[in-house]
Amino acid sequence: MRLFVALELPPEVKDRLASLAGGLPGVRWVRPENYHLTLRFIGEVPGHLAEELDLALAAIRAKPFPLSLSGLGTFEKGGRVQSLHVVAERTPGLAHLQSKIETALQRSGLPAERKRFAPHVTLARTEGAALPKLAGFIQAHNLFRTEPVMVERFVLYSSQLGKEAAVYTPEVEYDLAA
Ligand code: 3AM
Repeated sequence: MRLFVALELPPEVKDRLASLAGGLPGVRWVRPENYHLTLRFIGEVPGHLAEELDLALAAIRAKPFPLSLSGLGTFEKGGRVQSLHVVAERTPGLAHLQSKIETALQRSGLPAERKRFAPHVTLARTEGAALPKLAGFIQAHNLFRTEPVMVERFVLYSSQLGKEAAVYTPEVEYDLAA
């Protein structure tokens, strides 16, 4: 199974994000049903390890926390802009949950994540976009903000890569409790 841990987003936030999509030739917009905030990409794991990871995630104790999205950004690789995202505020509640997840997964045998956690919601894959247009789009939407929403759970998703778009299926939900 190809797995990742993420936050789902409430419909009102997805609607706001979906309202940003459009007006950029050459980009592939993420489908609104696929919007999520990745806490940890796990990748392909055998079934027995998936069960261990599930147990470790289920043992995490963390409190609900507010989540706000604020501003736009891009990720680059090899001098190309790969994706466009909305930035999530790196609040103590979010950082705490992400660090607990990282620790739990490492204890269960996953290698450490080397990249620093940069919370975001991907809006589009942008390999085919013209850079000036992309820069203009980011400028035009730089004041994008969402009202804080309470995060009450996190989710283990499976991901099936498809030709057009990946299919993400919530496999297990883990509740946060005060
Ligand atoms: O949450 P976003 O959209 O930024 O790009 C994939 C997606 O990121 C990323 O995991 C999220 C859920 O699929 N992803 C895919 N392969 C990856 C890899 N090998 C990866 N992240 C890190 N390493």
